[in-house]
Amino acid sequence: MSRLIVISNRVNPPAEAGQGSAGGLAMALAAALRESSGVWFGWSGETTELFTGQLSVRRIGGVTVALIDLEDQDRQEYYNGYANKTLWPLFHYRMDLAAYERSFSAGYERVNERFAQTVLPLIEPDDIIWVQDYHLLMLARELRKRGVKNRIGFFLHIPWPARRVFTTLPGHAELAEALFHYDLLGFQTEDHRDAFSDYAVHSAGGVLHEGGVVEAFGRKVRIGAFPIGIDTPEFVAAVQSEPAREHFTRMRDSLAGRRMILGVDRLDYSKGLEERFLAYEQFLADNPDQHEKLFLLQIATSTRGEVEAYQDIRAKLDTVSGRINGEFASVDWVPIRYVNRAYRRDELAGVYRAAHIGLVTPLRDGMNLVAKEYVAAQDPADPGVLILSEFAGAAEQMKEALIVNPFSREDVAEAIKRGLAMPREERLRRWESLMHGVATQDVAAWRDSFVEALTGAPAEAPTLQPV
Ligand code: ADQ
Repeated sequence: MSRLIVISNRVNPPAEAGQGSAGGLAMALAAALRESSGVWFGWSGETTELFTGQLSVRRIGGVTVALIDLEDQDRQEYYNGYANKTLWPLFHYRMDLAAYERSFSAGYERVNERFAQTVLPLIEPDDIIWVQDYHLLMLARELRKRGVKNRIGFFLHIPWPARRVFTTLPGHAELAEALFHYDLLGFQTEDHRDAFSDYAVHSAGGVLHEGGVVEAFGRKVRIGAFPIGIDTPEFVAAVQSEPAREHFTRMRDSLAGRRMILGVDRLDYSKGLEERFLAYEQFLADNPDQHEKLFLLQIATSTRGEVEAYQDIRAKLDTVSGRINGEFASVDWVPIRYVNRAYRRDELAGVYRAAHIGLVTPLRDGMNLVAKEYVAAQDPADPGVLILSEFAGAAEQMKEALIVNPFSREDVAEAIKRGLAMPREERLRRWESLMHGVATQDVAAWRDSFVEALTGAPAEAPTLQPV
């Protein structure tokens, strides 16, 4: 078995094997790294005055972790800048929020070079290298420049946007060309995969060959859809845990016979939180008989607070939730409970189970794991209803959810009404089918299928013979 090297912006293996609070992705990668005696490489999150390239290697939860510090300028230009002010909004179709500054793209390139330079001494000839996400699109190119011939795969956790959107990025061709230095590109959905090949064929003069191989910029790369899942056995166990039961009981007691609609998200403009609040307002306006009989619990943890757009969305949500509560609340009923703190995974599992409706309405999302966690947390004898945006990657798999257009308040308001009225047999039928998918297409299956495809991919993709 080849040794696996995982490279991502941040590195977060669970401190203890089997610890439930780390999240499925970290657990799944850590397990594969342990098994192959691999290395997880990335940024420590710390900054120093001058970049030294000094590696700090340690063992965390049985995994070898290698970390580097970056400079503050790197944090500003690469992380806050190109990654989170340029690529994130653009890839989520928010061209209005995308900032294009040359210092950002220069910083991004510089940090990709720094990653390549620093990880180089760790790479042995038979290692398989797996790069994660939009922070490191250029990494394979930088590694190849330095003579690395190993198989290198890349997985994009966020959407790959439609061609016309991607081409608004200044320097898009250079960025796309860099991706052709990988052996395998993994996307969350067939739609994202097809958007990439559409760009390669129609904007870069490339060709799509049989078997999911795209040729452009004089190189070939394999592409595929590898929808990520959750650690389903771990999450199902978390639901049975004491903290989950406590939270479940506490929530159900506090409902006082009312029904709960639940949203759980990072506080991000891509998650459609304002639109969700407005759709719920529409529901309240259309259904006065439902007042005081239900409420919306929205848990939204703040992230990326250094980026202005995140400060703006936070302020906006405070205003909108406050306005709706002011308009509809009575002395003993608040229609929206809006909470900004983070929950432990086991506590969250209990909250999910207590909710009658899981409301997952991102405007764009690579996958959306909350939808899958909500399903995994349900009581098999009396499951809740999942309402899911058609623009979440998860919608490609979770067809038995109530699929909605999150841009339409009426659409979402109607789905809430339908979900609340849904008979138990229909809830059961839909949930069983959804749970089957969540159980079989879990994070271990995602990891294994990607690694298998990468291992099967021809070593060193560049400069292949013409077909
Ligand atoms: P995210 O945008 O972070 O991930 P998502 O897939 O929904 O989105 O994952 C969020 C995770 O954070 C879930 O596990 C959820 O339980 C947890 N979480 C959210 N709010 C929380 C809170 N208040 N307290 C505790 N936990 C909370 C990116 C992409 C997604 C893609 C994932 C994985 O944007 O589209 O699904 O990567 O590839």
